[in-house]
Amino acid sequence: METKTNSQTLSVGVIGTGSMGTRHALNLHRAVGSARVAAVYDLDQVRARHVAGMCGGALVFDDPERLINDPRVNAVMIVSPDDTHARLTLACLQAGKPVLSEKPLATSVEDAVRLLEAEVALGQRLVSVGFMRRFDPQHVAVKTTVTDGTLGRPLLFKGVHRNASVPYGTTGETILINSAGHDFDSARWLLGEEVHEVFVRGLRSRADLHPDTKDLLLIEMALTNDSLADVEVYVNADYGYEVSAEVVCQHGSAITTLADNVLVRSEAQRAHPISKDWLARFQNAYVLEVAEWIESIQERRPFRGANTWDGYMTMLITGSCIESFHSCTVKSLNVPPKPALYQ
Ligand code: ISE
Repeated sequence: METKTNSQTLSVGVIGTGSMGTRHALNLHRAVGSARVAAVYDLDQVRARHVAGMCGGALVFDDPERLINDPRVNAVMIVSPDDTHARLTLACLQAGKPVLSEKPLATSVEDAVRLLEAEVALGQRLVSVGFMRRFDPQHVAVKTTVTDGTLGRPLLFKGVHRNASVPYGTTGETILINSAGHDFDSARWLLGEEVHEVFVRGLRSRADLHPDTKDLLLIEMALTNDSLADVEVYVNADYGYEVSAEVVCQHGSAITTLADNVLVRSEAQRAHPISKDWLARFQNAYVLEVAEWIESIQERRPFRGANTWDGYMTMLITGSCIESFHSCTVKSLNVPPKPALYQ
């Protein structure tokens, strides 16, 4: 049953209905009055039908490209596995439809270049990338503080990124592509500079992990305007999910505060609860992100979050980090000039 339809309502197709895709579909369905989930696709058709039902009876597709090209779909969210993002985003560009791709935009530098070139050739910004921290109120407060200039020039980004656990055998490359990409984006966004050099070192945190696993990574980056970044990504932290971002400036520093707003006093302790995963920690950010994306399409203006250039730069940094991780050497990036489309 359709719940919200009028001539202004944007019909969105959601590709991928795993936990993240379901969350995006429900956020769109429940929190964005001017759009509706019109279509869904998932390789698991039972799961797709279930989510379609929860979203008021969306159409269920058995092929993602058919969903993208269907005239009843105005815009697309890509929330399928990481290695499908680039191909499906390119299909959206070819169909001339706005697309919000979950991060990473691509899983290889070559694919990221292809997307950047395709969008530049089109001369129109259709691609948005789901770096949701840019909408998280705590991160936005740090950004606002740093950009208002009272703390002086930003010098150093310090990031902490901890997952409770990841599947056995998760590789350093996967951690760099799937998790650390957020921190690369945060460093660039909060410092307002581009990364030009990286160095990565890792360790295995416990003997019962796969022998080749390195699940705690330390990443150092040099950015333009003589600024630096240092990031810990630890994906088997066990106790919960936590992200923090600090920017050290010439006359002070700004750091994200506790996101879980309650202080609990119990059993002779004062404690703040910690989220179990990113879906809980960043729920507000996901809603703000999808609402802004819809508004940007309806107002025919660029999305205020990350664009193809940001997705491309993240993959360029990730590629150099993978090389550094394997060779244990410092890697320099070859950053091309930013195309006028993204200025
Ligand atoms: C996951 O895919 C996310 O996007 C989360 O935000 C991130 O913190 C986590 O490490 C990733 O695995």
